[in-house]
Amino acid sequence: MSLNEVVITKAIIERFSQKFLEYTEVDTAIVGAGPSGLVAAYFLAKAGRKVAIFERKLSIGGGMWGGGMMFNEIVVQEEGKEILDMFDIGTREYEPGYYTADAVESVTTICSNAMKAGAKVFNCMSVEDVIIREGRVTGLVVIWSPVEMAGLHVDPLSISAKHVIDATGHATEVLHVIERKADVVLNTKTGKIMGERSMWADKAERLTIENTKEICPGVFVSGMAANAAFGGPRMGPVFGGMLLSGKKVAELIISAG
Ligand code: 48F
Repeated sequence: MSLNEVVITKAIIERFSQKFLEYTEVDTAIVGAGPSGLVAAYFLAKAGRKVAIFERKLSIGGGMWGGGMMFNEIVVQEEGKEILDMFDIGTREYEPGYYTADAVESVTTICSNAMKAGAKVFNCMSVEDVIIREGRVTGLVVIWSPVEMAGLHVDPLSISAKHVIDATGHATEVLHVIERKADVVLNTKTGKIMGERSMWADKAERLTIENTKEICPGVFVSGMAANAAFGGPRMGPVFGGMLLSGKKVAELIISAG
């Protein structure tokens, strides 16, 4: 059988359109395919929730993909290792309490498990706005990242979600939009994004989990975005807190109904 380029084209357009159409209404929309977003997607999808992840970049993995300074190894502590073990990701003890794992194996395996559980990833899509009704975020406004990068004047499309997770890392992008455009008070001491503090791995790892919570009606914050929102420090390439934050945010959303 000879291949026909137009059949290939139609297959891609039709299948992608069906997928995107199906995910215009989801239970949870996750912004950012970094470690916390991917782990959250896995646990939510496994619990039967309809989950879409919107990721600005072509690649998944956020800040985990490149390990520390592009040395593509990550470090996890005992509690974080339990999540890597659950996904059957290889780890090696470096010193007592410190384990290393291959950054690429970690990202690809977690993402693969999330997708096999039913989550869908929409890469190359940037979230540029939210939909708010009566003080509650009820959806996201998305645009192709290349449109955003080129500064083209093209209107975006919208999707609805019962819950949104801001898993955008240091940038805390969803919360910045909410703060800028809506009269919504965030669940922080100041009612606003408090901003991330300088590196302190030990404290930051603990706070990442503590700061993972619902920050305003309909929006949960996970991973580095949680610390940035609540004024916690950064932690660098130790990733246990990110993995555990992803698990915690999924559990919170599942128990929220
Ligand atoms: O930064 P990122 O990996 O988030 P995370 O899960 O993990 C943080 C760590 O990687 C690291 C760290 C821990 O040691 O401090 O930084 O909290 O992934 C965030 C993802 O969100 C995407 C971005 O491209 C990245 O892949 N992103 C950010 N803003 C948007 C977005 C947006 N507006 N729309 C879509 N994706």
